[in-house]
Amino acid sequence: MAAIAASLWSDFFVAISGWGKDRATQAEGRAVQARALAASLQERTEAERAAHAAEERAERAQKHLEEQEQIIVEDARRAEEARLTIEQLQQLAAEAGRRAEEARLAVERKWFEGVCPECRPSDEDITRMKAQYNYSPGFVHIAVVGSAGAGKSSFINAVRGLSNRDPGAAPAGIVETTATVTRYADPHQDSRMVWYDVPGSGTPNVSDWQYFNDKGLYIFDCIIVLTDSRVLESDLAILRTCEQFKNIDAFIVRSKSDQHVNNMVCERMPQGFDPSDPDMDAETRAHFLLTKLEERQRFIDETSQNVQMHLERGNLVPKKAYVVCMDAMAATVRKIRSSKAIDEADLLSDVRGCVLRRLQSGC
Ligand SMILES: Nc1nc2c(ncn2[C@@H]2O[C@H](COP(=O)(O)OP(=O)(O)OP(=O)(O)O)[C@@H](O)[C@H]2O)c(=O)[nH]1
Ligand SMILES: [Mg+2]
Repeated sequence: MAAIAASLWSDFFVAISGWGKDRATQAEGRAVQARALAASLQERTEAERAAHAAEERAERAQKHLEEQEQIIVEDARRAEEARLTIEQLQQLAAEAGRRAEEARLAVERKWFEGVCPECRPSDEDITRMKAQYNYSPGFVHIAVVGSAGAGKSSFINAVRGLSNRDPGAAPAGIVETTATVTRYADPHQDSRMVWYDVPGSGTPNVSDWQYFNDKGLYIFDCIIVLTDSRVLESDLAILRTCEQFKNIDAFIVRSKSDQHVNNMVCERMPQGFDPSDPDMDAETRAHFLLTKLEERQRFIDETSQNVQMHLERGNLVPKKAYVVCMDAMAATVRKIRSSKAIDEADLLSDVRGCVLRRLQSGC
């Protein structure tokens, strides 16, 4: 009985311990499953977190993109606005320019009303000649005219402070040198003067206005008529046409005064007299200097009388005749005193006054 009981107990214990092992194995299995589950849950959580973070980043990127797009749209809008404003301003400026040009042409037309119809230039002629001579608004355009060899190129060189041999000087000489109208800028700082060397006046059988029109002299603000020995009919013709055009300031200038005075002095001195003789005695020198002073004054008086007589005969308005020479003009421009100077300073001052007046009145 006891043995049976022991055996039963033993079987019971075996059974129990077997059952216990099974339970333990099962529990272990569940624990493994639970760990695997926990691991997979953690992975999923991390994946979800990562996915969430990625979503957030994508959202932020999208938002940033949208903001950038807005900025670009706004910039484009502003650029378009600016373009329209510039276009409007350009239109206004073009309109103002057109009106100014119309007003200027109207004034010019009025100026030309007094001019006889056959010599009145058309608007196209004026525009064409201005383009040809490089006419620049805001500058005063001064033409120097006169017969061949009157000293036009030398005069322009002198008023620009140059001698005929300086680089950039207009070619000058005893043979005819200037064949076409040539433009020379004034080298002085802030100068608003532009000089034009205009050859070819004095051609016979050309009517008063034909030379004037052919050369487009009507576009100039100021014309200096340079005469050498005598006042020619062609010089008077230019002055007459300037009077008709009304808007052109004209000056009459006698050139080469030094040469003329020297010739007059030599005519009065004994034959064979040489003014540059270094051995000249004191008495001859005194006589020479006195004669020079007298002849200089005679030349000034005779020039003035002669010019006034020609102006009067030609029914032209009386004008001062300026007496100059190139050396004294170049010296005056450089503010150097010259013993040869006569009217150079007066002429420069009057031309500058005329330039100032024209600039103040808008040319
Ligand atoms: N003594 C003296 N000679 C001058 C004076 N002006 C010009 N000459 C001389 O006169 C000659 C003619 O001068 P230009 O300046 O070439 O005369 P131009 O009117 O331009 O001549 P073209 O272009 O041929 O019509 C040159 O030999 C100059 O040296 C002056 O004031 N005094
Ligand atoms: Mg010349």
